[in-house]
Amino acid sequence: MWFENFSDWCVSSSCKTEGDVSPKVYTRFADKRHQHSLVKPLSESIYTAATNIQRLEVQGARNVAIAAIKAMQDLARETETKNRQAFLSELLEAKAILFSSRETEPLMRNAVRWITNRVERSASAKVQELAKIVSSASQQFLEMLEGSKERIAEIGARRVRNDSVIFTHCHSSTVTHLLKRAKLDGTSFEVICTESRPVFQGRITAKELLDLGVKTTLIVDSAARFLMNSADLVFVGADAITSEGNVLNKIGTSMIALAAHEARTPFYVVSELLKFDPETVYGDYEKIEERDSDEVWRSPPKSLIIKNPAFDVTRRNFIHGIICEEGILSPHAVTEVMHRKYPWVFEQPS
Ligand code: RUB
Repeated sequence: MWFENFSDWCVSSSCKTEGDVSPKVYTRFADKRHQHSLVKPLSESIYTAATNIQRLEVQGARNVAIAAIKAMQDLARETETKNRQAFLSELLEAKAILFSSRETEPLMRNAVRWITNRVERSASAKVQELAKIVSSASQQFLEMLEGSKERIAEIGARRVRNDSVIFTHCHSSTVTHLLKRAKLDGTSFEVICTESRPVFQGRITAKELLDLGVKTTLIVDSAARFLMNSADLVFVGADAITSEGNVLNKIGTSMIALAAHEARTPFYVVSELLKFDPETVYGDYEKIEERDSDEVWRSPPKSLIIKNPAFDVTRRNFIHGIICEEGILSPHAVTEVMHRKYPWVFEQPS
């Protein structure tokens, strides 16, 4: 089904009105539409995925990347383009829309680039063949992600000792998978998790851990230092890893790292290496997404300034190790390992 414009699509999809979508995202998507003056829009899945990602209906870097990859697969299945050039333009438009859904998501960007680069490299003029390349490259990336998740869990679970207390922040599917693995290995441990204001992703973590039968304590974020004395280890996820080995994760992570440092509690980042952002090698700073203020206070007094950054940067000095598919790495070693394991990431960073 085709829509004349984004607002028609909005009305017929899960959004009730244009206003349901963040104005920032709406403008970005609508601008793209006008820029390419498309009569027929892209696969609806691209807009749905981008909106779900922006609204946190899909959250966590890994899930965001998976949603974007699946939307690219849908696009390849549904495309009605007739020639190579039109198909490539469609892919580029999808890429721009997905990239603009959340700024601090290099895993998603690496995944989408992996797919589009493979298509660009093919000399084929046939849309059907190019669409097949999108499907197979998407599948390969999903398999890489799955393999890394299992390997990380296997390695990280060995760090969980019997009767230990693990501290975590926000909701990282990579961390909870590691903890599941430790539990299946027969290790007994308990977890302290923060609620993770303003949108409480810590509750997702708490529910998942309770479902696994893990003794779980939820705390307000500001109790992190107080409770750090009771923890043996900190595990947090990552949204981005920079060329200097610094890590971006949910806002509050860097404070938790400082608290862990002061309490001498080992602080580990649990992450796929593909969250590495190649643009940081060339001098760019990883952008930190600023989210709507109504996540913090829906009806604040007029003239009140509200800041709502989604992520912060934890300096490598406070990170004991990055638990990744290549083992437990010093943050200093990340760029080198990336060059060895995923050289393609450096090929076309834009
Ligand atoms: C989630 C968050 C997670 C990382 C890692 O933030 O910061 O720790 O994304 O998650 P948000 P994963 O809820 O704003 O997306 O290990 O699942 O990739």
